Amino acid sequence: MAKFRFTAGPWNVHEGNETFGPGNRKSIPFEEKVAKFAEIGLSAVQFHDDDAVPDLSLNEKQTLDYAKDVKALLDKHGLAAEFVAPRLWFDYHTNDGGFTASLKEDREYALWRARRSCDIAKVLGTDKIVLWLAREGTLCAESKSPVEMTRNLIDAFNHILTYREDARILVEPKPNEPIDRSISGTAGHALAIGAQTVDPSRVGLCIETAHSVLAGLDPANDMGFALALGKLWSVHLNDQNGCRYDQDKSFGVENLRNAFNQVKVLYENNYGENGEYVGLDVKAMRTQKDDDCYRHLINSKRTFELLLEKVKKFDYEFQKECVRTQNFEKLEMYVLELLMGVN
Ligand code: 3MF
Ligand code: MG
Repeated sequence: MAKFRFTAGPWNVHEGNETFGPGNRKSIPFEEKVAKFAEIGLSAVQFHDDDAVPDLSLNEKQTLDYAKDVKALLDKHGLAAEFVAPRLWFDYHTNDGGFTASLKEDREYALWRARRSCDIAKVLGTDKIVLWLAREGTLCAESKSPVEMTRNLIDAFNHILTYREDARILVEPKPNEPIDRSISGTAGHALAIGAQTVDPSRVGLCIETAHSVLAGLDPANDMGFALALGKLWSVHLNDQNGCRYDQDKSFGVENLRNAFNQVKVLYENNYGENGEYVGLDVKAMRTQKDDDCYRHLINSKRTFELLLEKVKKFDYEFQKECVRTQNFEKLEMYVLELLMGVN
């Protein structure tokens, strides 16, 4: 059994800014975050293209040279790079979408960011390109054609798959926010689009707890769906209090039973045996002070590890008997008692 290995991105240690207020913690330099990630036991770092190479005006050679320095920094701290994700939602060119933007020049900009992400990823030593399709959809339903948007996504995936022939795309589905109506909001959408590309074998998934909840779906089931198809190439564990703004709470703090079932499905299916990581896409509350601003990451990892112990204790004989007699009330209470430490 492979040991689970954890990752996070630099955005997971943030200043606390949100829509209704500015940040209130100090900014931490990238190198300090990396050192701390290693110290708290993470194995790799997740990147947006501009987390790795912030200056978008650098030419190709300068970009790659900068990325080499980032790789050296990771090596120094014994960390790998898990993936690179083009940040297709932060530039004025992506106000109206990335690959599905209305204007051709904006779609070309998104494709350039994707190619640049492929190049940076290569230098950092990873073949994984994550696509969180943040603005692929509409704010105004009549502004675009859903048919054209779907075709745009297939074309964009093909663009990436042919630009870098060893690259793998991990779609991170999310049904809304910042976009109102996503064109590809679930794991099923993502894989259906992947199936239409030049190489479906290189299109898989990064399933995030909160995104599944926002889609009204069960995160463990989404993970299981992807595992059954050999497509679960990353996870973003966190938690979410129902259907509201994306909260990125620490893993397990809202729904411990759901968290248990996520760990259970990963464990039962040997997640990680092909080098997949357990990503913690969590954010600290705004109230958290500077001196303990990695606590949410430490807590999420600890919750995962404690739940793993519970999973290992799970009595499959008892479960089988309950299923045989269709006594699900009994099975459910058993799970609650397991989680509450009664048995
Ligand atoms: C948004 C997210 C994103 C992605 C990240 C990598 C900023 O809901 O989850 O975090 O995880 O962009 O794809
Ligand atoms: Mg995420």
